[in-house]
Amino acid sequence: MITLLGKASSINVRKVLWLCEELDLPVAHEAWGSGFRSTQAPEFLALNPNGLVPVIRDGAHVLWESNTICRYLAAREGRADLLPADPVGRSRVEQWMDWQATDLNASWRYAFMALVRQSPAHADPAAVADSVGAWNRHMAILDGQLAKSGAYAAGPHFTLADIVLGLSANRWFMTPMARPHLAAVEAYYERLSGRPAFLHHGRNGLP
Ligand SMILES: N[C@@H](CCC(=O)N[C@@H](CS)C(=O)NCC(=O)O)C(=O)O
Repeated sequence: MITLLGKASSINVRKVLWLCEELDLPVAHEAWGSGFRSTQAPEFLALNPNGLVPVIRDGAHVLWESNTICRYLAAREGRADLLPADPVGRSRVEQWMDWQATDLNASWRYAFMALVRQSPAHADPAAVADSVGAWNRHMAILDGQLAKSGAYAAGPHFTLADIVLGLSANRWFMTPMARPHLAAVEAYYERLSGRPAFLHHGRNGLP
């Protein structure tokens, strides 16, 4: 059985939990990360020298980086619906996954740390306003894509891109801040809410 190391409150761990439920894949889950077992423990650093969750262990295969883990598990289970085999379809999914992990995530970090985590190190109002603005601009890009596709991030079907972006949308809706009305993102959030695994691991009351 696959072992997943990482606390269930982490957005990156929740990607793996949501995907495992979609895949019907049993997982032995251990809570690691701040508030739980320390990722600075030597036995954790031996698995991931970055000291970050999630990490999975699949037999002798140890893997970190949440989006890579998602791609690995979908491929392992032969789920071409979630991660297409053809280069064009696959690149559409990967484009949105990489955008989530880089540009989108970079935009919200300061605002989230200030407004949700209430971190004293993120108390500069101008930096919060900049981050909120950048976050809303990135979500408007997603809104444009969803308006075009009419359904999901990479096209008409649910894919891995929607697992990572669905969690991002949940965080955007759950953070107490001014948000523009983005009709396609709102409809997407409701569409994803038809999936029990999203309700368990995404829209479950946690930002
Ligand atoms: N790029 C990494 C980022 C992982 C990451 O930032 N994890 C955070 C939780 S969301 C973490 O481990 N923080 C340290 C801790 O909780 O102890 C991924 O996507 O897996």
